[in-house]
Amino acid sequence: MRAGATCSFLIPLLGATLLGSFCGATGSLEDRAGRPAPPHLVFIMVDDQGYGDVGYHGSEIRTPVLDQLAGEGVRLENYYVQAICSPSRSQLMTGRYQIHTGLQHSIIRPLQPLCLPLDHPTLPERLAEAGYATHMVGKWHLGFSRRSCLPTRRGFQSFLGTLTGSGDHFSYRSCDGGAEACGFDLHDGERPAWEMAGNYSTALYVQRTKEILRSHDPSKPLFLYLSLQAAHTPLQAPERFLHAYRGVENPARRHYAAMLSCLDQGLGEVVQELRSAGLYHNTVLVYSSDNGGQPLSGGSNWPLRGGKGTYWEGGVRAVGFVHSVLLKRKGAVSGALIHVSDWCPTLLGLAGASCPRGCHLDGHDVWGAISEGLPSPRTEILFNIDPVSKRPGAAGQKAPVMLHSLGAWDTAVRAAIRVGEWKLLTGSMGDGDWIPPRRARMPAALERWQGLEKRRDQRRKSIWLFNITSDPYERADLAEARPEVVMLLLARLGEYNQTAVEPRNPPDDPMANPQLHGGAWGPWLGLEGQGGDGEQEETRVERKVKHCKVCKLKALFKKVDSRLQRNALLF
Ligand SMILES: *[C@@H]1O[C@H](CO)[C@@H](O)[C@H](O)[C@H]1NC(C)=O
Ligand SMILES: *[C@@H]1O[C@H](CO)[C@@H](O)[C@H](O)[C@H]1NC(C)=O
Ligand SMILES: *[C@@H]1O[C@H](CO)[C@@H](O)[C@H](O)[C@H]1NC(C)=O
Ligand SMILES: [Ca+2]
Repeated sequence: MRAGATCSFLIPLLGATLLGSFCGATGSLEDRAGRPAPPHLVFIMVDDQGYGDVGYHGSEIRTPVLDQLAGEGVRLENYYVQAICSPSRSQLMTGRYQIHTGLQHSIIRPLQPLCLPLDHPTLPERLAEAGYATHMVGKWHLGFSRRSCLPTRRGFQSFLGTLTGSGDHFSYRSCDGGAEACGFDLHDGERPAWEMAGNYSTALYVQRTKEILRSHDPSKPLFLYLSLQAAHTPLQAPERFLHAYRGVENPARRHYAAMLSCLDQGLGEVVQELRSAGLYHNTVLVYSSDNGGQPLSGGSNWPLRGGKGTYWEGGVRAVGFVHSVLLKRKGAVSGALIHVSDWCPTLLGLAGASCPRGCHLDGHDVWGAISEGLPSPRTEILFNIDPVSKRPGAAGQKAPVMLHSLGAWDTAVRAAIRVGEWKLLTGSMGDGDWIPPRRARMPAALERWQGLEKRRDQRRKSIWLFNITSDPYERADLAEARPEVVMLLLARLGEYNQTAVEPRNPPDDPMANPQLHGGAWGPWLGLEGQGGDGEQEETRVERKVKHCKVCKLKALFKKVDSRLQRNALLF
């Protein structure tokens, strides 16, 4: 693993391109009626930070800045996100559940001709309409097959970051399908930022963020989306932070911890810059992880069950807090039920931007719950209904002994819902073990939880029911004891299912390969000479590709060609 760069954020900047991309047209938003100016909104998304990976949850990972910001603000302790990257980000950007955007299944992979659907207005688009300056720094992971999918076309006036999900933190090389297709992924606006390669992602993003804050006119409201790729794999951190964890024997945990400590220090600098730029007193800062930690990659959700990629609490119950002078209640811990889809309406509410007619959001405005401790308007969360993820081998079989097939609802389908205190899971749920941080010696009393899920799984269960309030660690399955509750929640899933759109999971498009586009990931459809840039065009192109064997062959030849070229380069 590489290191070397420091996390001291001394990267020279950039001024010209950045200033050039500011939209100066709307001018300042001085409120003529004398109402207080709308607050600046800073949303910090962190990648794969587990529930147990923050100082204030008792982690051995040191996060003094996060601890202080959360301690002075409102800690969200009944806060949920989605189990993986793209879904959480799609809900943050639109306030809509995945069943309403067609993104029910998995992440958006780089080779897929798929992006956040263009007919859903995004949070930055709406904030820009309300007069906000909108800037994004960091990981997008919401598709880029067409120019119209790029962050700069989805409401952000400037963008520095990556389009894919898990590139190298220093070289920005990113691959899909193992080493099937690889290319450079760091973009400034809409061009590859080759010259910035070599800078550690967290340092680079913090540096750009500070530059944005420094040059921002405080009289104009600002929306800044800082989306760090720390602490996602590849596990890489500057040497200095690794040194601080030299006592941690598990190398994955050591690197992961160093990544979070580096991030923690970087956010300290961001807050310092908010203060010196005169923005702090009128800023609402939201901090959120995008999904649970991955125990195989250094993360820990202990004492919650399961991890990233599952709908067990360890996959979806997230680290989150709000820090702001504007909070009516500070230093509080909130037990209000809050979900990542709530940020879109909540931030729009703070901005004084109303939801246009005909806009039905799945999120709720939860500001009153956070700031004043009012009851949360949210009483349930649909985590997902993923008809693509069927329990393997379930189709066409006779219904197994358990509650496997219940009339209208096919319990082989992967779904999860929370209604009040209850949580129901169906289908194939993935690893549901309780995994203590890998550094710690496991007390004997905890050993009995290890492997328990695997032992239980042999019973081929496909329905679980928990009272999360009394049993946040999901140890006591009540599905058999409370069949009437199971039926109630299944019926609720059925109601949601009636509003679902078809999942959109196009096959990989070999034409996306960066080797065909100068070595960098970027839009490959609807470019010049290929016709329009609309959705209809996409369908037409897809259909054409599907039914044109010659095209397929051509694409295959190109792919093989490029592989040969690449191999020639490498060996
Ligand atoms: C970091 O980025 C700057 C431009 O912002 C560039 O001059 C420098 O060479 C980059 N690389 C390293 C290793 O610092
Ligand atoms: C959800 O609705 C679709 C379309 O009506 C239906 O085909 C499917 O079986 C339903 N899903 C489940 C799990 O019942
Ligand atoms: C869930 O557990 C809590 C805490 O023990 C209890 O107060 C509540 O009644 C339970 N909920 C239901 C619906 O049984
Ligand atoms: Ca993630």
